Amino acid sequence: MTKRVITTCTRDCPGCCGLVAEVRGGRVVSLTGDPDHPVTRGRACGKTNAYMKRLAHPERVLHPLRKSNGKPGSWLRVSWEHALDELSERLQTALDEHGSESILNYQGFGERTALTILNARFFALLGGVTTLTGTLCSGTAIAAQNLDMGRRISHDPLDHMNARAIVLWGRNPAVTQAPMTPLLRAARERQQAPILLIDPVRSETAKALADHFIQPRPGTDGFLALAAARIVLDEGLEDGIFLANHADHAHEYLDLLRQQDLGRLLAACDVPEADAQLLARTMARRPAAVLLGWGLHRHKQAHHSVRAIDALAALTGNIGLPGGGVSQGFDEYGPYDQSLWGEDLHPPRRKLSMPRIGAEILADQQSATPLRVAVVSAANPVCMAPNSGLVAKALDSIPFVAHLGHFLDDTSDHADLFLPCAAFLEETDIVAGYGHNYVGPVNKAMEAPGECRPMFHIFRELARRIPAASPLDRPDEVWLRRLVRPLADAGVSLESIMAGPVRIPWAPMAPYTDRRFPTDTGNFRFLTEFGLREPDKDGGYHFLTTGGARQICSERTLDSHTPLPVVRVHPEEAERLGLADGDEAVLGNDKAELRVALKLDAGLRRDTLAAERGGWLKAGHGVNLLTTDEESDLGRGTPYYGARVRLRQG
Ligand SMILES: Nc1nc2c(c(=O)[nH]1)N[C@H]1C(S)=C(S)[C@@H](COP(=O)(O)OP(=O)(O)OC[C@H]3O[C@@H](n4cnc5c(=O)[nH]c(N)nc54)[C@H](O)[C@@H]3O)O[C@H]1N2
Ligand SMILES: Nc1nc2c(c(=O)[nH]1)N[C@H]1C(S)=C(S)[C@@H](COP(=O)(O)OP(=O)(O)OC[C@H]3O[C@@H](n4cnc5c(=O)[nH]c(N)nc54)[C@H](O)[C@@H]3O)O[C@H]1N2
Ligand SMILES: [Mo]
Repeated sequence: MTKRVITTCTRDCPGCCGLVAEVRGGRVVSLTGDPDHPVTRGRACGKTNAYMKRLAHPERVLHPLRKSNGKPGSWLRVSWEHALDELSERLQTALDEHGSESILNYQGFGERTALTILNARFFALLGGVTTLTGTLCSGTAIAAQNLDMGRRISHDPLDHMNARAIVLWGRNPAVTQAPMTPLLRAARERQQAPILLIDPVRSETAKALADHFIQPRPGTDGFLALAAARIVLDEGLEDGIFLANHADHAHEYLDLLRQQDLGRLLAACDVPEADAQLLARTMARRPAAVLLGWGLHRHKQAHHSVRAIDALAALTGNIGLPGGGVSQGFDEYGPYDQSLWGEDLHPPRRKLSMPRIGAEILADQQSATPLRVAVVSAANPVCMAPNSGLVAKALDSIPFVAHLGHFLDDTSDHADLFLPCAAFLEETDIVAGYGHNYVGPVNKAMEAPGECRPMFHIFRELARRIPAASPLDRPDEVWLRRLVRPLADAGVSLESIMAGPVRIPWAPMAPYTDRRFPTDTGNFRFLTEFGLREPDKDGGYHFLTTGGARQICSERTLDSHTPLPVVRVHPEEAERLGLADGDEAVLGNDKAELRVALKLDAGLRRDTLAAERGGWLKAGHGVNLLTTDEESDLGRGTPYYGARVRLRQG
């Protein structure tokens, strides 16, 4: 007998695809897109089937492990009793002897379901521990858009059907958000809406979707947005009504544009005038929908670019217009009761900057309250945070590190205890995504293999052992009901979510349509200064480490790595360096050197190299050995793509 289970992908991905698992004999035999999901409509990406293989992969850890001999990589199987007793004792001792800030909760992005809010609540019940601030993902764009519009609110993906032009700005949905591709194709057909892609790399999306392609220098999008805005002004394409009635600082912004030298702007982003003209005229085909990706904001000064893009959209009357807007993402935790994070259960506590996590931990170790215990969940910071070398050193400085995950990755190598977790087909939960407005069920389709346990059950077990945390020890359903209270108040029951995806009732299809913005004055706020600096032309290659098609970030296995990380380079640059396709070479900067295999790719700019993010250090990959641990100027994001590198024979 075959059972059909409706579930939702919980991978760290804007897709958040509705899925159907077919279960036979207690095993999932197929996993396909749910045709009834209104946004993802039966699509699921290549990662979906790869994920099933991953769950059954022989490298998956099925039992708790304790580091033996203090040596990385040498593990001893222990019972759950033993593991939970030891971790709870370590936590209790740290609390008693050093206070709650001597504990670090490093909660990553690998699983962001409703119940994961309770990881944080567990630590809040301990009195509030050291936690994180800033982000490895999307902080810069959110902060920039909050400045312009009061609060970042994106257009519903289905609203893009109203667009007469679509601009994909630093986004690669053909790889990173599979269900978006058919949706955008449909939008293009519906209104003959051209799709314009802006990316320093001729990505998969260029081939799959784009009618036009503009290839700026990395980190210079703000110059391009200003150049297009200047052309809008010169050609009289601006929306005078929006400028006059719904915007603050419109005069200053227009003055700023008039002061710009178009030639200088174009030189700074290295884009031909015809391309900037095309962008200006595309934006003037109202409504034009801009979809910002995550790529363009992984630069130190990216907020200037995001603000200049918002301003270009506002100048052309696209803000607050169905089918228009500048959309990036949604808040995956937004639909739930925010009080359950537990922030009000304790006084404010120490927070460490995620983009600078290595340096921040090491600095703490010199403070009056050094870290004694760290719990790292659903994250692989040694591989994915910048400046990997320092992150590894920092974890080693903490006397006891517990890692909750699926595989022994780079972070596990620096842990003392590994607790094997269930994955989304093996547990019950609900999930909202950062790519659309639906909240979906995570229904259990099969038992977790071996002794793997849902992350929340691990925290419940710890709560049974630590008196302060005991209020956490309630059944899943009790917590799920509390978590979805805002949805229930709006008429969406937990039962209806568990039956299939439900739209978040209060999410607008198009935001700000009344032209009222949640800013101080109720108006859109134009930027009045533009501080973006041109990247140093002699600083070495720009190095873009973007999402690969086969997996999300570092969700790999040791055996899935190519012998060397593959780095893509423009053929003429390779020739200049005396290198050919497939050659081994050395990629390096002042931080580290990495042996790489070259792949020639004429779709790159000559000043830019590209590689996939997420390869493990212990497999000889580890691009974050070369990135810098600093915060972006606004929004505490991580400027991974500010890394500059040299390439040589070797
Ligand atoms: N298959 C797969 N899917 C994923 C992921 C994955 O690793 N693999 N990762 C997931 C995660 S964590 C996220 S946050 C999302 C990200 O989703 P996306 O933003 O779509 O993907 P990225 O690969 O991070 O970057 C998008 C593009 O930005 C470009 N870019 C880099 N610098 C600049 C710049 O200065 N200007 C402009 N205009 N473009 C620039 C890159 O060349 C890249 O093509 O995808 C999620 N989905
Ligand atoms: N060089 C470079 N580095 C980058 C980026 C870049 O563009 N370039 N992008 C950044 C971005 S956008 C992001 S979001 C971060 C991601 O940074 P992280 O969140 O630290 O990294 P992931 O590789 O997504 O690791 C997620 C981990 O969670 C585990 N996991 C998955 N599902 C579950 C689950 O259900 N339960 C538990 N307990 N564990 C689970 C996975 O096996 C994996 O080990 O990386 C950033 N790092
Ligand atoms: Mo991300």
